[in-house]
Amino acid sequence: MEGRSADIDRHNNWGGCVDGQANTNKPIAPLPGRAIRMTAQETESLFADIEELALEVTEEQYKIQPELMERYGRPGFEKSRRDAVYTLHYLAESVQMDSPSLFVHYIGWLKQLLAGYGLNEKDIRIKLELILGRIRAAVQGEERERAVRILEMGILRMSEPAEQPSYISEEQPLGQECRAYLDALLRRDRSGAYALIDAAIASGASLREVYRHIFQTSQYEVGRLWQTQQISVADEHYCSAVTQSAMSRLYADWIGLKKQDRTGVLVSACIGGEMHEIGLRMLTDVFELEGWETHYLGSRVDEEELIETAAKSGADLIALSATMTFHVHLMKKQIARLRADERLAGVKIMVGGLPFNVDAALWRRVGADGYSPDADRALLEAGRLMRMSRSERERTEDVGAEGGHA
Ligand code: B12
Repeated sequence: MEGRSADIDRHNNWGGCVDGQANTNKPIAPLPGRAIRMTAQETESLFADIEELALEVTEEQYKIQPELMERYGRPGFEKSRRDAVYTLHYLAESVQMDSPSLFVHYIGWLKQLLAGYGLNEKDIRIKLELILGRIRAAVQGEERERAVRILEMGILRMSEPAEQPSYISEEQPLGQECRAYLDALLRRDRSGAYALIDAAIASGASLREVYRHIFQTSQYEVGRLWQTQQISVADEHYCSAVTQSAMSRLYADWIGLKKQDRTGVLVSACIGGEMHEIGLRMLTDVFELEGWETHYLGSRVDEEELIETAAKSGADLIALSATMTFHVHLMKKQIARLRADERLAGVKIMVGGLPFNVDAALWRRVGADGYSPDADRALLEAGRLMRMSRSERERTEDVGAEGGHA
């Protein structure tokens, strides 16, 4: 699966163009054409050509529902094909990681996204069943069985509700402040938003509380509002930009303050073409606040540069972040490369981001030492990993000492 494109990031076709009036009673047989190329030995090729598979499946869907072309024309076909590409990448990642929840979560998300466009779930179901037909027609093998099972679970998920309630609640700590902050952002009132943060801090909220309960929660809510068509992409960009500036604005209060003994050295980076960097930046800030020396590399970091930075900075811990599920296999690859470098022997690796929050066992499958769902809990996890490192070092020293004595 290494061969499949990792860079599907640049398009913007969520919600494509699907027809809410589709007739799902029509039987969907496996497609007659080319079955997916796969042999028992060569399971990697199940998703070898996602672009082509997406095209074939979309063409077949348009044959079953010719009204789609009448209604949406060629641009609609192209959007629908791109959506199929995304779906196949999520499926591929789910199969490769043996993590049905990644795909099932994606289907729930897709269903809600399309509902925001006023589209009906039946059309996604037709697409999924066409993909299922293709995969069933592939040569038998463990990976095919897994793909079939995961797709069937995804199809079942389609019939369940998908509404995501608001992330902001007055009952949560700083809930009212978070609501007021987001309202200010959506009014494009940046100064008002800054003033609300200052007021929260003046009334005793810690920086960590502001990060978690105002910045993080409002960003999650921004995502939900975008997904359900309640705000535009421009609104989302504005909110994210102001929140980043609000974080930077607070640096004057704490960056460079004299620290207690250094806790450790952290190097942090996003994986592959991952563009979601705010969560990792928050995590890095929280570590720095707690006395860590931090090296935040942000998004789109070259693999080699990451390894070099970790080696030269004397990293104790590397934090890797992925938000888009189709970056998870790159995470696994990057971790294997870090492990292969002798200079990094003993350095602990922690992972996090949306897919790891969806499947709490995924961190082990990418070969990490630990995971945490948020910055605060990441500090505790880092403490555990540092204790583990210390006892590993002590064991090695004991063995060395015994060897010397002998
Ligand atoms: C802002 C944003 C963007 C910005 C990012 C800007 C930036 N500079 O970071 C831009 C516009 C680039 C963007 C692009 C896209 N986005 Co976007 N985005 C968001 C949004 C609204 C907020 C992200 C954020 O700031 N979250 C706040 C931080 C604090 O939370 P966090 O990332 O979860 O981080 C915390 C924990 O996860 C954890 N953590 C994170 N990393 C690590 C690492 C370690 C080691 C540990 C221990 C813990 C840890 O600690 C963090 C702090 O507590 C989210 C909504 C959401 N729910 O997150 C959507 C969201 C993530 N985006 C989404 C989508 C679909 C996209 C696009 C595909 C849209 C498109 N059509 O182009 C692209 C993909 C780009 C890419 N290749 O990466 C979807 C993903 C859905 C899914 N099922 O996968 C979301 C969920 C929106 C939604 N509700 O639909 N996005």
